[in-house]
Amino acid sequence: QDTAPAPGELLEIALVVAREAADTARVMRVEGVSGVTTKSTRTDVVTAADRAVERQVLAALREARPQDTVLGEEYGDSGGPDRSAVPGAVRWIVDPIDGTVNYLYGLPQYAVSLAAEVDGVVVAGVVRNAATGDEWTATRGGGAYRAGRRLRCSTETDLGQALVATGFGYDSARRVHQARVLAQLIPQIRDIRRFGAAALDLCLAAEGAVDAYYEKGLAAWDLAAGGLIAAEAGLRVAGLAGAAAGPDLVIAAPPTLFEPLHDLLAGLDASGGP
Ligand code: 2AM
Ligand code: CA
Ligand code: CA
Ligand code: CA
Repeated sequence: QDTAPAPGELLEIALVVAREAADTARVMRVEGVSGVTTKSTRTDVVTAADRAVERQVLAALREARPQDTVLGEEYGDSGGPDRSAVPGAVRWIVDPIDGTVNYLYGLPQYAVSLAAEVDGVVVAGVVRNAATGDEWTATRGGGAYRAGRRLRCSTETDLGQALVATGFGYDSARRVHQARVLAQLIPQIRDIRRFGAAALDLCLAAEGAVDAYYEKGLAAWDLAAGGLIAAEAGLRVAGLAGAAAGPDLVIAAPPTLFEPLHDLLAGLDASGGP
């Protein structure tokens, strides 16, 4: 790789690929959900559409940028050996359907999430709600957008007035811990929202439709695109005690709410448990 491609160039590719992928997911839903099997637990489902959409994304990226590698939820690493040490190397991160349970039930809150990393840093991302066509994008340093409008996060300053999105894992021991944290949190905030698709939760926070978001147990494909979109809309996206956002905990909160929410979640051991 000679030079790293510009974020805008990668976003253009991501947009084309994510739109085609979202169309496939939507059309397959209309035709009826098929090929349903379970993964980690009996409520952790995957469908033929999750697999078909990811295969389509892999093929489209191979065509557009054959030298790049890809990490996806359903097929893991593709595109050859790890090139993370090669300067300017691009890795794509895809969640073909974020919100598979919603997809299964026909709830219009499921999305294709596609991000591009250069030298291990996410520089471009798109999240497209496949049911509604709503689309959020961002480039690193270039802002976050929906339908051509620049996004700004909430300016709420009072945690007691904050509407906070979160989610729960598929593992029942983890869910018990998450429910305990939530029971302690609810009296301290306005209310919670649980929509069932992490990437879309981050986009809702980016546009101020919720004030903040937190969750334990996110994978790279849940966070990559939505995390950039949230950060570019002004949210602070991080973990506990100065750690980067990751599987232990993701907190996405406006600068005005980050500290109080962080301290509350730290006190409740939100990153602990199974
Ligand atoms: P998925 O639909 O791609 O599997 C973070 O909460 C992410 O984990 C969600 O966006 C969803 O991604 C998945 N997830 C984990 N547990 C879930 C649950 N109990 N119900 C719905 N989605 C869940
Ligand atoms: Ca899944
Ligand atoms: Ca997901
Ligand atoms: Ca998924």
